[in-house]
Amino acid sequence: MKKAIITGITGQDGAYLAQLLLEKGYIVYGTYRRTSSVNFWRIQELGIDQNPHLHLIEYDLTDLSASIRLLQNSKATEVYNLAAQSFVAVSFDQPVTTAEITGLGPVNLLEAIRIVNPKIRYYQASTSEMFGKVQAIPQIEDTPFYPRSPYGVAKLYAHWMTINYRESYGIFASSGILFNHESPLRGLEFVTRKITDGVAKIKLGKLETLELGNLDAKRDWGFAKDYVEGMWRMLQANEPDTFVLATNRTETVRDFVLMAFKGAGIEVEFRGAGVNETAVVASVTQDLAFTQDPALTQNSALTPALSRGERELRMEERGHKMGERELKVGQVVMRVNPKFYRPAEVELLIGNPAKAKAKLGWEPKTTLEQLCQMMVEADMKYNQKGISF
Ligand code: GDR
Repeated sequence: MKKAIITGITGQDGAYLAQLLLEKGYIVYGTYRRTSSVNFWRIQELGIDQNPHLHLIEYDLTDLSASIRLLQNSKATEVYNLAAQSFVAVSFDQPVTTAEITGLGPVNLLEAIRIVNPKIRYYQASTSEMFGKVQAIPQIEDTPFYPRSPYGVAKLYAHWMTINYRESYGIFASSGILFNHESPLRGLEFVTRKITDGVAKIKLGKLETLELGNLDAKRDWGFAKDYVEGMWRMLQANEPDTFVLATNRTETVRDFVLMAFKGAGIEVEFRGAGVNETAVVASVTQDLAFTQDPALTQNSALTPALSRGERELRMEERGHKMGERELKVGQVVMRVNPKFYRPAEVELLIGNPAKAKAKLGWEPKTTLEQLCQMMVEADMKYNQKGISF
């Protein structure tokens, strides 16, 4: 059986990649960093936390000797380095920690590979943030870099070190330049999940107004589960290389807000500009679509239709405080809060994954509309159950 190490098993990509490798018959060593409240909710959500082939190991990427022992003890032949301080906004407040974990951390793993077994294959999670203030549109593997945050700078260092170990020591070290990739397992601090969670809370009457930063930022958003497949393909290729994984479509944060509200049956329109921009309810088109009681769901083929009065009564009995009964046309559901602005912003990202398609046979399978809808529905479920990850 093949053995792989995934650093950052508690993160979104770590969970999806572990699921994929387990399905492929791997033994997976998933590493996590010691904190007072380690949270394994993602691998639990995917139902793989009890899998006998998944071994969870406490490990710190900033420790060289721990990296050496990890490789020696596991005898893994593939290492996927997904661990990082990965929140761009935090990197402005914690530039040194970000450099140590996100920049230098990967060098410990590369050194450990060089010392323990140079035949081990290495995947480095690089990022579109390295393009930053973009020098070409769309961005490809050869586009010059111009990072705009301590996170982007740290990732760029690790990217070049990966290439350097490939060229200096012949290590099979590949770098995946992944554009933003999202899912219901995304952390709540990232903008897409913050939006879909906020929309769900507004729909359910648990939140009045969502507060965001720069609505004009444009991102190339794909589905994380599609992207981990690309990581795996990179390490199965004949040669180590650098690949862009992206969708070649870009939309603004504002577009995503519109799409997410629409996914919950709420049409919004934007008013004002800059820090005064808001989104207000224009109409509520799809009421009751997300209640868990099928009898409350309109157009359900399986259940007899209820009259509006019956539905409202049923909702009251269930103690639901449904958003659409609270939401009024003209109500402000999103506003800008400048505290979410960044000292330097990446305004536009759009990646062309043609090389990954040609050499790895990889392409994204999920549209942004499908992704957004999937996230809104998952957040409706989480919030109805009263859990917030
Ligand atoms: P990003 O993701 O910085 O692109 O990095 P994020 O979702 O945090 O921001 C995307 C864009 O949205 C704007 N924005 C806001 N962002 C957050 N988080 N919260 C807000 O309220 C908000 N309002 C507007 C941001 O300014 C930005 O322009 C992600 C991370 O996962 C990285 O680790 C990864 O490398 C890249 O994607 C690819």
